[in-house]
Amino acid sequence: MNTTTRPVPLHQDREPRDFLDSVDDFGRFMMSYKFGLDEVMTKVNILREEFNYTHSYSPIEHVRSRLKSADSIRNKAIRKGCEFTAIDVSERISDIAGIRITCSFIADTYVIRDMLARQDDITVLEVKDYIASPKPNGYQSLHMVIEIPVFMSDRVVPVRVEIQIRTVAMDFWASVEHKVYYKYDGEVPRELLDELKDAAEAVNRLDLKMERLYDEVARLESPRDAALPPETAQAS
Ligand code: 0O2
Repeated sequence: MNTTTRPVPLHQDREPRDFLDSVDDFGRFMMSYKFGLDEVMTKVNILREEFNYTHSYSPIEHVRSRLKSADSIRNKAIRKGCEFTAIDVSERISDIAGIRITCSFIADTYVIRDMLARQDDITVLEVKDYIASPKPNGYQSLHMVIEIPVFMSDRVVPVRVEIQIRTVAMDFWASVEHKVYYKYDGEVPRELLDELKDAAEAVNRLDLKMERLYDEVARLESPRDAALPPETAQAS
């Protein structure tokens, strides 16, 4: 029978602090995250295909997934004051496995969140709604940390996956902001920060406008209202 364990399949006889440097240990550690990512990607692709098949409309525009690199895990661990042990890293860093879903409209982001959260094998650990409450710099996105069981040959590993859901316009802003931040190594000049903030407000206005336009057309033709649950079809 399977037993449930944390994603820490390390050799107990090795020094745990070295695990990010050990190709073997790190590879074993990341394996369960890869499988967790695969499972959630399958769920997202099922939703996407089912919507396309049954409604000729999908709330999902693009999906990307990534596993954090050892360097990126190390940097985040340093930022959070977390030990480089597999246990600490798996408990303190929630986005080792990450999926980013982009949608056309704000209401769609909540539709996707709810569809995933309703699934029996998904446990929602945390939701951060930076759409309802954007970050001070203007960043908008809906973040959800979930846990999903991965069935290995001899055990069940609960794996955390961070899902970021946002509109195409929010994604464009985030990717530009990320590049600016990276280029200035975090020391972005005040005028640029102000411009980014203005741009984030413009993104929000554009999102709301596009959603209103789409809803007007939908009221005439009703494909989207028919495709989505009534409460979300009117959510904008
Ligand atoms: P990377 O390189 O994308 O992986 P937590 O993850 O909860 O422990 P945090 O930072 O409080 O720590 O979580 P939060 O706010 O949910 O942010 C997690 C991820 O969201 C970040 O991961 C970014 O991908 C994205 N994000 C958050 N804030 C911003 C922002 O202001 N601008 C942009 N462009 N992206 C943002 P990482 O690990 O920081 O980076």
